[in-house]
Amino acid sequence: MQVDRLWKNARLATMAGQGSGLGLVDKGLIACRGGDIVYAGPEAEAPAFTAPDVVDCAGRWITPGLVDCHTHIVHGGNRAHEFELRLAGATYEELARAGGGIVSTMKATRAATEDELLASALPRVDALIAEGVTTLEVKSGYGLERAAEMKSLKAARRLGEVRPLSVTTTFLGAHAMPPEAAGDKDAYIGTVCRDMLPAVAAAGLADSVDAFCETIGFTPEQVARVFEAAKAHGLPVKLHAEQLSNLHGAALAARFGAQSADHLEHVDEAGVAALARAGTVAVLLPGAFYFVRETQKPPVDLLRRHGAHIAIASDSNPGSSPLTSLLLAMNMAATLFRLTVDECLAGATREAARALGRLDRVGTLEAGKSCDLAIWNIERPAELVYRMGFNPLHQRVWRGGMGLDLPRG
Ligand code: DI6
Ligand code: FE
Repeated sequence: MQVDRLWKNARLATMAGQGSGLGLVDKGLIACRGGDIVYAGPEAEAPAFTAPDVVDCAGRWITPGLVDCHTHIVHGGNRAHEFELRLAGATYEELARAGGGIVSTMKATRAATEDELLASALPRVDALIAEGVTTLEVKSGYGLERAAEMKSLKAARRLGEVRPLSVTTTFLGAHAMPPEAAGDKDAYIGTVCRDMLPAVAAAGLADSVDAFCETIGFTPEQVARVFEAAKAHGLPVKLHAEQLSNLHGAALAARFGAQSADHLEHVDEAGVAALARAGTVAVLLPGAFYFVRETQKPPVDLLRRHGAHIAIASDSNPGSSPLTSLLLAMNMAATLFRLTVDECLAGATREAARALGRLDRVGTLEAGKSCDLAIWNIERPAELVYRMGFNPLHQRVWRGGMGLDLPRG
């Protein structure tokens, strides 16, 4: 069979199948045609392929391209000064209540043009790309009014035009209260549902809809209204749930068949059971846990016992997780939350793809999926989780293209 490119003499962690196994192949081959994988498995069992380009991997490891399934990477400004205030004793919640926090990023985001938002996000996105990320989720939620939310989502979409990267976008209008809403949360949610969300959906700017269910965010009843509106526009939902307290957002997300419930430090067993039953992915965000010095850990044992899907993401954002390394997020998930190496690797590939509703296209090395690969200079997969601040990526492949022959950029 004629294909475009072959990678041979590689060790594969295909991540295919269920559970925490890595789907290891010792002497593996990947064949790509038209940007898709047509074969990933043992060389010895492969059909006879011919290709104009054959890459000898010299025994290197190949994993699926990494998937960062939860970021707020498009935003104006930064919050380094609030970081200093927190070091002097202020808490994340106090700063938010005092009009800082998300609202201070809102002001900088509203003041920026779409081009400026794109330009300021690119160095952060490039840091993720340099570590093998090939699929990136980006949320809005720092505009908090229609035009600025749409501007942010357009900038997010453009990341996927100027970089060799698959981008999914999430509308997070219900992230925080804009000052002009004068504290009337029900009225603001009405604007989100009747004005912002329909416009975003009509423009095709969002692949899903998210909300922040929290005392400093929105109540479960208000989130349910957003979810109903999302369903009416045919958009899947996800939820920031149980980050700082337990408002039973996980159960709510499960009831709506959400793609994911994210954070979950304060989730209880009923919430975990509901997630597992619904197939809603539990997305753990150890960068935020670390950076706000949270002490309550997500109940990893309960998640395991109930068979919940567990993903890991950077939560890259200016306030609670100024993190642009998915490798470091994996290390933190292992060290802080006690996830296993296999869980961390699945969490940043297959399970992250599931959390985006993209498991049909990315997240594992299997025929029929996009040929998105990360090729590593490592001797065992644990090295991807074990090191801190070191990047062992040898090469990244997106839709079958590598290095300088990337289709765009
Ligand atoms: N939870 C978070 O950790 C981020 N958003 C959210 O709902 C933080 C956003 C920020 O502080 O800018
Ligand atoms: Fe977040």
